Parts: sequence; C-alpha cells; structure tokens
Amino acid sequence: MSDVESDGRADSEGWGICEERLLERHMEMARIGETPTGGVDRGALSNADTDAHALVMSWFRQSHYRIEVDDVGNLFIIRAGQDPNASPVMTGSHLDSPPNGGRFDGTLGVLAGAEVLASLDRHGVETRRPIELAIWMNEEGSRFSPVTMGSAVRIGRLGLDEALNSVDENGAVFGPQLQRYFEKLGLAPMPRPRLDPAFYVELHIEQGPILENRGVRIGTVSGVQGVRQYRIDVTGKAAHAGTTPMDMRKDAFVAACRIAAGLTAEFADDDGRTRFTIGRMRVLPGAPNTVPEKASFTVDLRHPDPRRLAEYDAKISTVAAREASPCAVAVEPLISLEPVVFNPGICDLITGRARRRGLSVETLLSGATHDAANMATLTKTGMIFIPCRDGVSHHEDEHAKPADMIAGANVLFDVILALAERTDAHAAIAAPALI
Ligand code: HGY
Ligand code: MN
Ligand code: MN
Repeated sequence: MSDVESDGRADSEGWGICEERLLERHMEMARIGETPTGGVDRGALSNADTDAHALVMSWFRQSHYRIEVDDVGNLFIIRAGQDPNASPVMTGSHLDSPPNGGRFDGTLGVLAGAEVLASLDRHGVETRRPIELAIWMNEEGSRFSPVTMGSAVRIGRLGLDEALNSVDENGAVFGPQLQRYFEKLGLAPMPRPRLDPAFYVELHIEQGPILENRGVRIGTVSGVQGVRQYRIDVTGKAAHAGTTPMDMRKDAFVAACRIAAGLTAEFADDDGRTRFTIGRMRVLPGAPNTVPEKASFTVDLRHPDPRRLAEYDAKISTVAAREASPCAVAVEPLISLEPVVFNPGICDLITGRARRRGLSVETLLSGATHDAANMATLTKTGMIFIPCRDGVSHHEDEHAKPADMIAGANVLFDVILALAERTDAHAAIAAPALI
C-alpha cells in the first residue's frame, strides 16, 4: 500500500488519459441498450450491441487508424506504428452484456482502450509497434453459446462454423445475424490469420468484492480460474396433467429438479473455491396442463485447480444418470476453459506503473473469465482490475467509481506505452527491454 494514496489521475504534466472524455463516452455508451433501472441489455449482435460497436468506430475516422472486422464479428481499431511489420500491442474487451447487465463489464476495457489511443494522439506520441484495440464479439455467451466466442474463434480454439451455427433461445442463428451486423456497420469481414500480437493487456472491473474490501485501487491479475459449462437435456413424455396418474408419468421437469438438487449437493461441500451455478432452465412444451416432455438447463462450474475441473466431468454424468430415471438424460459440454496464468513480466509492469502513479495495488486471481484468458494462450498477456461496488456484476446495480475508472485507464495508458516502445522525438529514453 503506497504511503500517499494518489487519485491515479494524470500526473503533473497531464500525462495520461483525458478524464472528461472517458467519463462522457461512458455515459454515452451506457445509453445504448439501457434498461429502465440503470443497466444495459446488449445481447451479442442485437441492435444495441451493433450500435455500440458503431459508436466506437465513429471515434476513429482519422487516417492513421485502420478499422477491420473479422469473420466472426471481432472489431479491430488499429493505430499505425513506425514499424508496420512489428507485432502489435493489443488491448480490448467486449460491449455485449448479459440480460439486464451492468454498464461497466467489458465496456470499461473498450472505452479505456479507446481513450488510450486518443490520448496517445493528443500527446503526439509515436510508437514502434502498432497498437490494436479489439472489441471481441460475444464475450458473454448469454445469447449465443459459448462464452468468449469471438476470441475463441480467433485463437483457433472454436471452429468458425460452430460459432456461425450457434442458435439463441428464440431460434435466431448467429451467422445470419452476423451478416446484418456487417451490413449495419458497412464493413466487409476480413478473414484474419491467427493473431500475432506481441502483448495483450485488458482493463476490467473485478466483478468481485476483494479489491473494495481491502481498500485497494488497482488489481494486477495473476490469472483466470478454469470454467466448465454444460447443457443438461432431460427427456420424458408429454401427458395430460389431469388424467395421467403420478406413477405413470415421465415428467422431465421433476427429473431435472432431482438432477439439479443432486449436483447442488455434490458441489456444495467442496473446498470453498468451487463456483456452481444453474443459470437457465427451459421446460417444454411449457403448457400448464401438460406434463413436461423436455427440461434443459445449464451448469456453470469454476475452479482454479485443473485437477478438480477434470473430476467435474465424471461427477456431472454420474449424478445425472443416477437421478434421471424414468426419463432419459444427455449431458452436453458447452465449453471447457483451463485455468490460465498471466505473464509475470506484464504483471510486474502493471504493478510497477500503478505504484508509480501512487496507487495501492495487489495481485489477485480472476473469478470471471475474459477474452484475455484466450489471448494468454497466444501471447504475453495481463489484466488490470479496478474495484466495483459490493463486488456486484451481471446486475443493473453494477458500479465503479469514476476515480477508479480514471486510475485504471491511466495505468493501462502507461503499460501500453511501455510495451509499444515510444519513438517520437519526445521519447525520453530508448525502449526498455521489458519482458
Ligand atoms: O462468464 C464470465 O465469467 C464472463 O463474465 N463472461
Ligand atoms: Mn466481461
Ligand atoms: Mn460478464
């Protein structure tokens, strides 16, 4: 904890981001897809999600920027470097949200990245490396599964066709929705070879209570815990609610509830680090006077230890088979993300730059997953966290203090500048061999 807690604002020469612009743009972005009680609802490829992407594009019409969209909808804002062949420094996050989500999750990282680019322009900074802002398509996976879809396709972990064929709850297919998105943005998709960034750094709210409880301004993220998501499909037999005796039914909903209760019990007594959530349940045909024929629900499981995660697959199937009778059950894995450790050199750089601005900073693991977890399989990657009120996220009450948004964006500015290697005349020193 630094002895003098700075406010993380621009230092004496105004070096860093433009606070007013960051906060104004945040308010502007929050109006896109806003909900009546202060949240946002921006499902991937919805009109609101598309409008949000278009708004960011509108800020970068200057000639030294290139704007590209790839074949799964990831949007890239590319600031030219002195060496066009140098691998870029990438930053980014996402603009899509869960239903009735918050105004900060993902959005903060995109706006801060945009602010870093604009502030480098304002300071007349030139860099050897290009700098790319990535707005990842469908990070949430709320509307179209899986979570972190856009970056997963880009790193080669998810097939493009699998993404394009993803279907939402209303039967809308990702591919045709993506075409509408391209048309609305007026962009033709550019199939991109595997990305080759030299570094990737993402700013995000913590989405948990640790930093706020400790009174710490900046989090250096050591890594991301692993994620398993499944869909469990239970199949029974539709029957008349009035005439069918209870012992003659194959009630898919009752069986699903037994499986859900069995899984909850199975993971409740764990080591205190397991996170188990059933977030969605669908019952068909959904008529009050018909015994349910189908019940499908999702399971989201998280843990920092890969060995525990490996055990979960077997546990899920065992409990499902045990509780499903007399119905049939199928367990469909949706995504499997191993725990990720971020680059120690980038972590040290984040901590050092936060301290240099007089900000208290601590290291912590991320409970939520992020596109950075995918990027860490590709390049030297790190994340910067700021606190969020009561640790609340994926809820309309999600909130971060403007001073913390500014502090986080300034640390991102410093880290990107260090990694991109300043070359303009004002550069005080040659590019340090950082990592
Ligand atoms: O699911 C997650 O952890 C992220 O918020 N999409
Ligand atoms: Mn997020
Ligand atoms: Mn999220």
